[in-house]
Amino acid sequence: MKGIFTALMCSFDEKGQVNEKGLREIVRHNLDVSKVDGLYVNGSSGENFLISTEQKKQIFEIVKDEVGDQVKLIAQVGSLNIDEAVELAQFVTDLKYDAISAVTPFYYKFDFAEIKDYYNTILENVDNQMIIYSIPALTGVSMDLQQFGELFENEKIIGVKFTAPDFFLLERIRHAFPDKLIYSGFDEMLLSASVLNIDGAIGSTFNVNGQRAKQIFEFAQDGRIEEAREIQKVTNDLIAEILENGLYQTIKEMLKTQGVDAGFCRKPMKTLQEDKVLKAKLIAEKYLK
Ligand code: HMN
Repeated sequence: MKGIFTALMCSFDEKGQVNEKGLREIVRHNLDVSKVDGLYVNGSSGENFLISTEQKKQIFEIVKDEVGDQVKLIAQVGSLNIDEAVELAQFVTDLKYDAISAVTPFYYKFDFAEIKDYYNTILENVDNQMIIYSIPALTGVSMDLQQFGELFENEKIIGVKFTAPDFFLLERIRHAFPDKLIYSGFDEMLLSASVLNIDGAIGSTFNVNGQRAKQIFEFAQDGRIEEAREIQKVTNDLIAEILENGLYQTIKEMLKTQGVDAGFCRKPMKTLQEDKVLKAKLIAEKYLK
């Protein structure tokens, strides 16, 4: 379960329906060109919080069918509707996903006891292992070292996807829980997290920049920091341009230049205007081989 996992994008058609052919092509691009170690399915980058339960299931099925046992698969099943989270956790477990992950419950200000109960409830209902998805900037939910420790007491919770720029907390978690898996979630901070001995990373930009992410992670593990820093620099030039142009839309346009039918984003995400589509093509020309 270690290594570079792409937070998989999904191809949608103009009406917002899943474009199966396009989704399969995105998967293939990640496996055959980027050669990542695994896929994180239906996370933020998969526009998970904008789609129906049926669409989530459809995506889980298509991805598993395309991947088979080629790489590890983590299914993000978190939902404010805990019945949906349980239903999806069972669904992907039957499909033989290697692990589940669930975003911390958000919107309402849940206290820690409620958050803990959410994870334990999902896990009581499924025979699978869980990776906590912590992304405070989007959820407003921050947890401290002791709270992570309390969640980790459940042996089925095997790790955390840590998407926060708090390297003090990241180091403390690493030190306190050497046996749990830590995945870094900010691609622009991959090297900084890697030197703290994380187990892997999960990111959206790996859909187009997976090869460089693998190099950064592997060089850092080998102590080849100068080389890793060079690649992180190019990576961050790329990420800065992507963020300025529109994150998910730009990644999709870049994929299209690689012959991948990456489709559209779901509303309320906007469709890029012509100037930004052109800009995305220029970014692809500059950074993709
Ligand atoms: C997911 O759930 O899809 C991703 O794992 C989320 C991931 O942490 C990304 N965060 C967001 O998209 C909010 C990052 O890869 C991020 O896109 C990247 O670091 C650029 O800021």
